[in-house]
Amino acid sequence: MAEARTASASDQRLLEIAGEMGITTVFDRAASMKECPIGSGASGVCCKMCAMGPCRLVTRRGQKVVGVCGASVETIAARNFARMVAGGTAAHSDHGREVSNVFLAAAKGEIAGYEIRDEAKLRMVAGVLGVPTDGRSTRDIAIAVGEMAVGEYGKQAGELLFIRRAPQRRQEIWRRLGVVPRGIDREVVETMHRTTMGVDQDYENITFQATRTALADGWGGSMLATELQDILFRTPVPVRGQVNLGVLEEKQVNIVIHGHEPLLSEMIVRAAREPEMVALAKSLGAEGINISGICCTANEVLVRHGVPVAGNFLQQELAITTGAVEAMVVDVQCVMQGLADVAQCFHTDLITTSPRAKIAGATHIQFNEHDAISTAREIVKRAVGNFPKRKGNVQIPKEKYDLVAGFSHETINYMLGGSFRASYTPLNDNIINGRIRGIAGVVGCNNPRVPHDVVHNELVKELIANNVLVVQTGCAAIACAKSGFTVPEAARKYAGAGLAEVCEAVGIPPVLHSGACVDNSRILIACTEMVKTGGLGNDISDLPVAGAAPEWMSEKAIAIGQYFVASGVFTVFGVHWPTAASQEYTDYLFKGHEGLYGGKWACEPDPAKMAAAIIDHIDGKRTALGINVKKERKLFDMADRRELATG
Ligand code: BF8
Repeated sequence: MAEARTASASDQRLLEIAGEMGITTVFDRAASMKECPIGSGASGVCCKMCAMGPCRLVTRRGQKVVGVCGASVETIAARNFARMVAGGTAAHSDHGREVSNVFLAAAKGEIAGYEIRDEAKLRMVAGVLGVPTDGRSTRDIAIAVGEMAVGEYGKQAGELLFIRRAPQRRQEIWRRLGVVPRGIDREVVETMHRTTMGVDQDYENITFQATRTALADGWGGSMLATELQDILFRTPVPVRGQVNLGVLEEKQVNIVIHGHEPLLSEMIVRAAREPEMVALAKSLGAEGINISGICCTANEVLVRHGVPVAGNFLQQELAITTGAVEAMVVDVQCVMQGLADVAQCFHTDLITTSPRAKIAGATHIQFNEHDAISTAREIVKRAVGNFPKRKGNVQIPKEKYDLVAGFSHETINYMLGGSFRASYTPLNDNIINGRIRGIAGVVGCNNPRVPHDVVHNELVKELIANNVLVVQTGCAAIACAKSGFTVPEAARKYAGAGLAEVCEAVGIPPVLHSGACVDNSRILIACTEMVKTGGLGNDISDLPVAGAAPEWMSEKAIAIGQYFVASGVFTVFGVHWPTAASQEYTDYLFKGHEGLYGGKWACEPDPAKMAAAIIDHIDGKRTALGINVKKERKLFDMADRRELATG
């Protein structure tokens, strides 16, 4: 059942063990449940917005097919697409809201355990938000920032404040098209309204609102999550760590933290290091307490603490199958219900912690942010108490790999520019002189419809061999870390000569792990810094950059893709394309968007072809910039610099 479903031999062995134990995993379910060709867009679209349907619109050559209400294939494809954007935006932004609320409460001194750890970043964010800082205490600035952040969710009019971080020309495009988000919640609600039965039935108009919603994610909810987490928990700097299920420790209590919001997981990491907890573990026969992560929670605690990563999305059930996990602690997003059934076959406690995300059969210990460390201690104690209940069938893979993570845009600035002249100038110079051909953000999920991690790895290998610097987040970053691409030594081994030369000079890997999926907002800021630094055009759409989500599965990926496209980035997805049943609507996203935003979508499941499309796009941008000849440089004149400085 599981043959060739994963790049990893150790995962393959665990799948076989699961099979022998009668445990069903996501790989088995994907094999037994065929994709619905209507739902996947492969041969039609489905509308279930009302009880006159569901209407399955299977396009027949020469025959106009419409729903019972008369809705066209294009309208239905656009509605479904917009609702995916709304779902993804809601997820990232509800995460950002939780962080904003805790941030404000911490700033006011209303909750213990959280404090302002990165004052420089606080002042930078205050500057962007227009919060005065001169002569004010850290507390006052933090309260003002927190209030403005919380206000961004319920704002009814005006513009989201982080929009002003984008290049001036990008802001002008958004204003001209009427897609500047007003308030984060408002855009999600309006998209849900406009896509319900009998409202917006013009696919272009629906998609403008989808774009406004997506921008409310990338330049709103996700960006707020990233920036406020950095202030509370520290802006990441490069940190060494390890990845794969081999990070589980046979002789220690293993607590796997999984989900997305770092508010509780930060506290669990802290609680597990307390001497009383370690002593408790030792009193029960364990050598200590080992915390590791799955999915984006893993990335959050990796980039700030070097906490090992057990695995990415498709490894969550396999982690429990090792028999070595005392507790898997989950919060929100990308947590499979199937975990509950797998946990029942072992001594593992599956612990849900968010009132927004309970699972039948799991233990619920509600996270109380007003006494977060107590919640964390209760969870750690429970896990420790589970250690003696192990059933003796522990099968931890030996394989684990070194990685370096924590490449925030501030770090890239510092590492490439140096402490005395931190800037993006050296990066831009190396792109202009051709050592670095361009930059690709390779992000997103795993999907059992394609071999686990294989598409990520083949795409990234091809890109770095062709001197494309790769920046990663989410499960994509974990996939490539397992392949050894995220250590500095990978430059010599895998990168083309120009990219390797730059990486070795600076001491960075050719693939930069930048964090969790909300941290795609770091990539937006890095692109903006490249524009503002000069020499590579006047807008993000001029840059030789591209984005990809080769194994996407989540609505969140569609929201991310749409905000990258609307920010001017060519973005390629793998697996399959959800609007494929409507050629006209798909053309609008794949071609029509370029005329609107300078960015566009594409879908290409084959990693070699995906790499070729990205490299072609990058070369096209280099030609347009006049830098597609090694060493030839289009100088950025003072008039251009002055114009950008006003941006
Ligand atoms: O937000 S990459 S599978 S874990 S959705 Fe989920 Fe996809 Fe992983 Fe993080 Ni992002």
